[in-house]
Amino acid sequence: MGLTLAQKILKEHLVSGEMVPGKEIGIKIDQTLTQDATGTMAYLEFEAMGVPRVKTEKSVAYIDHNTLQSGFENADDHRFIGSVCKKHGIYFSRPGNGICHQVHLERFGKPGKTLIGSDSHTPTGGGIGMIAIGAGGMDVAVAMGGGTYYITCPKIVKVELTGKLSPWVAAKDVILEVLRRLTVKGGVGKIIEYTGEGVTTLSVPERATITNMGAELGATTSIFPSDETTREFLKAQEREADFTPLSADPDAVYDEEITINLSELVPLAACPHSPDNVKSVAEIGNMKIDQVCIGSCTNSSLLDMLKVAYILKGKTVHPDVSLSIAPGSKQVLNMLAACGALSDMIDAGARILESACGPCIGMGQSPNSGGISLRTFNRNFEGRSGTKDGQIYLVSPELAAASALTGVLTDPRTLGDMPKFELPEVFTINDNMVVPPVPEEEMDSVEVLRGPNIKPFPVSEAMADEIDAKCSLKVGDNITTDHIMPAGAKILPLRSNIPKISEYCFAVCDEKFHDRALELGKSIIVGGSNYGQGSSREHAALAPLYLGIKAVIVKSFARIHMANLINAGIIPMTFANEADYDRIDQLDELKITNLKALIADATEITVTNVTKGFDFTVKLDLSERQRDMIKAGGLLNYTKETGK
Ligand code: MIC
Ligand code: SF4
Repeated sequence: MGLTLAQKILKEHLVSGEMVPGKEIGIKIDQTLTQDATGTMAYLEFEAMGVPRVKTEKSVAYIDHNTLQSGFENADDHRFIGSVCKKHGIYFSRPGNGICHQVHLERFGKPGKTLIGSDSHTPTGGGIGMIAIGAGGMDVAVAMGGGTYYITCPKIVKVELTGKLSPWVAAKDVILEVLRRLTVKGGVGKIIEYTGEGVTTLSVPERATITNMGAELGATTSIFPSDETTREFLKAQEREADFTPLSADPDAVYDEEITINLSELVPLAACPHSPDNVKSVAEIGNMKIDQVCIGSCTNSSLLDMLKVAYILKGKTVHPDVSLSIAPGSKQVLNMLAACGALSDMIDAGARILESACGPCIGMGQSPNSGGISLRTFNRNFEGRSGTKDGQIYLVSPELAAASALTGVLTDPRTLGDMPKFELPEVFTINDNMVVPPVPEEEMDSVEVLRGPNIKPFPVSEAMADEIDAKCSLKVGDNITTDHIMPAGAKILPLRSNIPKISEYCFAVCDEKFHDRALELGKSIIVGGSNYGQGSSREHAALAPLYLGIKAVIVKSFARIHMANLINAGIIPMTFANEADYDRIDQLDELKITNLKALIADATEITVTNVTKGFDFTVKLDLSERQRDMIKAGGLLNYTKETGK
C-alpha cells in the first residue's frame, strides 16, 4: 500500500509508536522556530533543562510579535532572547527582519524536514513540503534539547485541486473555501494534504498562504508536494541545494477526500467573528468599510505585495478608509523599495508598517468603535483587533486593496484584466539581520541578559489524589486562546511575567475570573466544544496553572491547547455525555477521588457534583506518557524525574 507525502515524512522521522491514526507517535524534530511572544518562556524552559547547546539541525528565534516598545519590557525580552541564542547555538532573527513564518520559508525551511514552532502558524512550512507543526513553548524547548516530539498520529485528508484560479481570485479564497466546508473544528486530528493538477498552477507563496491558514481548521498541519515550483523558489532564494522532490505514492490511501475546482472559486471573505464564517463577496454585498490592513504571515509575500502595489498605483485610498500595509520580511520590503512598488503604495496613501505581526496581534491599528475592517490575516476572533466591537473580515490582498480604493467591499474581478505576476528569478539575499550563534568554545563567556519583567514560570506540584474544587468558570463552545489569555499591545509585554499576565486571564469573558480563581485557591473550568482553538500560547495554560486550575472539563479540545494543559500538569477531561454540560453551573463543587490510581489507566472517571448531588462521567483520552506527565505535575517535572 502506498504512502501519502505526510506519512512518508512522518515515517522517516518516527522514533516511537505505530503509525495508526489516533495512536500516539513520537517524531524526531530537525528544525525549531520560536517567536518573541512565546519565546521568552520557551527559552526559560530550555535553560531549566540544562542542555548547553541545541541538538537540532537548525533552531531560529524570531522577534516579530512584541515589536511595539512602549516600555522596557519588550526590549528586555528581545535582549534576553538574543543572548540566550548566542549562548545555546540558536540563530537570532533580529526585530525588523520579518515575520517568523515568512522568513523561515524564505531562508531556512527545507522540503522533507520536520519543524516545530512555538506559534500555531508554523504549518506555513508545509508550502515547501515540510511537516511543520505548531506547538507549545515547552515542547519546542524539549525538541531543542534533542527530545522527541509527540503527537496523535493524524488521519490524512486529501484535497484534490483541479483547474486553475480565475484572474483576481486568490490562494486566500482556496483556504477560505476549505474552511467553509470543513469548519474550524474540521481539521482536528488530521493533516491536510494537497494534490492534483491544480497544485502545479500555484506558486510557493500561494501554497504557503493555504498551509498557513490550515491552522484555523484545527489541523495538525497541511502540506504540499515539493516539485519544480519548489525548486524554482529555493533556487531564487539561492538555496537550490536544499531542494528534494517529494510527493505521495500514486496508490496512497487517504482517510478522507475532498475536491476543489480552482476554476469555480470566487472571491470570499470570512465574516465576524470566526474564520469559518465564510461568504462570497456577492452574498455580503456593497458593505461600507472603515479600515483595510494588509500583511500577516498569511499574506505578506512579495507576490501579494506586488499585486497590492499594482492595484494602488496612481490612485488614492478612499477618504473614509485607513489602509495599513506590513510587508512580511526585510527581503520583501527591500525588494518592494528597489522596484518602486513601495513608492506606489506610499503615494496612494498607505500607512507602511514595519515587517512584523503588527495589527494581526492587536499591536496597533485597532479599528474605530464598531468599525468594519478588511484584513488579509488569518484570525478574526472577537476583540483580537483591540476593539471589542470591531467587525473583522478576512480577505485576500487583491480584495483588500481594491476595497481600500472604493471604500466599500469590492470584488477584485471588477479591476479588469490581470497582468501576470511572477516571482523574481533571484530574490535579494542578505541575511545580515540573522545573528549566528557563537562557536562552542566561546559559549561560556556569553552572559544571558535578563530584565526585571522576566519572572520564572510557575512550578506545578505533583498531582494530588483528590480534587475537591469549585467550578470557577463555565464557558461555551469555540473558546479561543484569545479568550483565555488575550494578546494586544497592553497585555503582550507581560508574556514573561505569568503572575502579572494572569490578571487578564479570561478577562474578555468574565473580568472577575482572576480574583475569583485566586480566592478559591484551586478550581475547575467547564467549557463546550473545540475549547482552546487558535494560538499555541502556553500562557493559556500557565496562567490557569498559576490561578490554581486543576482540571478542565469540556465537550472537546483543540490539539495544541490540550497538549499545553498536559505540559502544565492540568488534567484535560471531556464529558462522556455532552448533556451533562448543561447540568453544571459556575461555582458548583465538583469532586474526584482516588485520582492517583485512576490516572494510571482509567479512560473514564466519575465526577461528583456535590452541590447538585449527582454523578457524571468524564473521559480521559491520554497516552501512557501523558498520564505520567500529569502525575508528575507537567512536562518539566516529568523530564526531571525520568530524564526523558
Ligand atoms: C497568534 O496568531 O495568535 C499568535 C500570536 O501568533 C500565537 C502565538 C502567541 O500567542 O504568541 C499563535 O498563533 O500561536
Ligand atoms: Fe504573527 Fe498574526 Fe501570524 Fe500570529 S497569525 S504569527 S500574530 S502574523
